[in-house]
Amino acid sequence: MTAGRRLRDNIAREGLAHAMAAHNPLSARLAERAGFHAIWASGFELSAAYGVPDASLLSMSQHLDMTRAIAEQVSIPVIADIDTGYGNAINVMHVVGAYGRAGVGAIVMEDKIFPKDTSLLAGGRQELVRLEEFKGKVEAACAARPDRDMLVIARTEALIAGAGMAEALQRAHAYAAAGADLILVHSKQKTPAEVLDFAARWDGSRKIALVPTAYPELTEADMKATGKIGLVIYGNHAIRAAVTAMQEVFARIRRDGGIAEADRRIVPVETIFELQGVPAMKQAEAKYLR
Ligand code: SPV
Ligand code: MG
Repeated sequence: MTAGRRLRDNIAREGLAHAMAAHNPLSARLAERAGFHAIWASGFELSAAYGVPDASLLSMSQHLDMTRAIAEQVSIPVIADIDTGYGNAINVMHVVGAYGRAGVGAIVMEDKIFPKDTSLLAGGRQELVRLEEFKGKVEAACAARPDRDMLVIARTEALIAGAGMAEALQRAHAYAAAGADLILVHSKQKTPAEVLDFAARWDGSRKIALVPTAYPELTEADMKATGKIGLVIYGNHAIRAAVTAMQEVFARIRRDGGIAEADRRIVPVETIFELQGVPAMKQAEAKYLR
């Protein structure tokens, strides 16, 4: 079954699919084992992992290489964050083909101008592309996907850009008409009121996707209850969890002048061996090394 088919089935069967962000195959594997339906190959997380702002600074190939490496190491679908599509509709065709061949089940493309700034940054540059231009990019993405199951998720940043609810709805309708399979509506409001208002006004012709970073109290049960939200993306919890854990352990080692106490607080090396697939390698050694 294709990755896109699996994601479509998750949404149809569960009502709501959940995706966890990852910035490398190891974090993706942990998300898979925790039970998430899908992996979000997040531009924000990968940018942070490289130590740079999420502002169109990484190249497409940097993100594509990591996304491919993730897709190779998990069996759940990968949803690729392709930002603004790295250019115009022609660039989008090239990009969507490449991500599709890398094995992703879905791409998310946002209606901002390249180079973009990250959405949740206070005072960030948030400029929308013309609606017609983005419709062309959505149509191009749909035409270029290497298999029909791959989902094209159109993301409107109208609320992030302060363009208002009417603009967000108009864009969502236009992107659905252009062939988008889901509409991601992003919001940086500290409560879910804005996205719930959007959901209430939305005609439901396509399921909505949310990234609830800014309004974390909205639960999956609340989302399901709307009957209109089909996908939740936890956008940055892998990198934030990693930073929390590293800060704590690094500080402990400096405080203690040694690793004895820190050692009790972190997984043993054997856990990493297992996550790396060492047991499978040992089996292959026994079988083939002669
Ligand atoms: C990402 O994780 O890269 C996203 C979500 O696009 S956000 O950072 O909230 O824009
Ligand atoms: Mg992103």
